[in-house]
Amino acid sequence: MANSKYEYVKSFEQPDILLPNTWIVVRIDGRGFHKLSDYYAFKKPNDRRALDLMNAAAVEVMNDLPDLCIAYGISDEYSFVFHPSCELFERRNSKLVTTVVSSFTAHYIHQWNSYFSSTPLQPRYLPSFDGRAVIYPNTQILRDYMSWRQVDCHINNLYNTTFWTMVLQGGMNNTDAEQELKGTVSADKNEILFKRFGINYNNELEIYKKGSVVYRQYELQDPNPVQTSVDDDDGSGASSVVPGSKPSRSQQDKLRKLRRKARVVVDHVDIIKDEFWDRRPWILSNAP
Ligand code: DGT
Ligand code: MG
Ligand code: MG
Ligand code: MG
Ligand code: MG
Repeated sequence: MANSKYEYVKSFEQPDILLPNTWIVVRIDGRGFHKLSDYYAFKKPNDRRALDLMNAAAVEVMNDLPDLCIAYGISDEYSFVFHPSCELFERRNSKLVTTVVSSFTAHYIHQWNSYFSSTPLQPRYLPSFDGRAVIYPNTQILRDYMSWRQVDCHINNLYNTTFWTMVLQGGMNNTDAEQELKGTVSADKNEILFKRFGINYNNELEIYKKGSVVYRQYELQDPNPVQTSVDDDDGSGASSVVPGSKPSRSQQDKLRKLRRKARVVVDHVDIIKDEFWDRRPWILSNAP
């Protein structure tokens, strides 16, 4: 292409490459979903249709982007995790974030009718999402990030379940319920639910208590998987890339092919303890 006198404007574009050899988490979050959930009459405290739709969109994002290792969703948010060895879009921050957020939004809107058939989307009130990328320098901190989100899920769900039970079944007004719950700990909320309403919080659905984990399940788990590297610097069992070395292009292509073939599953399980990760070592090792 011929140079023009206008080409110099390109120099205004700033590089935004994310640090190499770090975990990348792209977290998306529904914009103004407090109002949107009222507008489309989401059930309180949890609307199964809304969560299933979030999960369906997340599965499609995982299918669109084989580089993703795992995703975790609660409420109107989803965290998508790229491995430290990921080289997608040369690790450009804005390309990664905008691709995830627009792919998610497209699928969310596309599948809306399958989950909310009686409440069609109104063009004047369309769902949209924001997104950001955060990098984490090692597997322990990535795991702590995931644990943080799952603890948040538990705390919010216990609060919301108790609050809405007091209001919807107990006939309290919002202000009184909020006042009574101020300063209470988990045990107090469990007791309110059990003593006043005969509800055992443990029997609530796992999807509400644990959130949703989305990952790849391989039909035939290869006992000797393709390794992108062999070191395990943080003792987590997960290999990260040898500093300065990148998986070759053919290695990356091979990984992508295997990943595309894998089945993406949605689970509602504990991801704080080691068991989930120990049983599925390929998630953190990036080696199907
Ligand atoms: P933002 O993210 O700053 O644009 O503002 P919001 O309004 O999206 O607030 P956020 O993301 O902190 O909280 C999520 C809101 O979405 C929260 O007000 C409750 C609502 N929401 C999410 N899932 C459900 C659901 O299943 N049922 C109901 N009723 N509401 C939900
Ligand atoms: Mg927010
Ligand atoms: Mg939101
Ligand atoms: Mg949110
Ligand atoms: Mg283009």
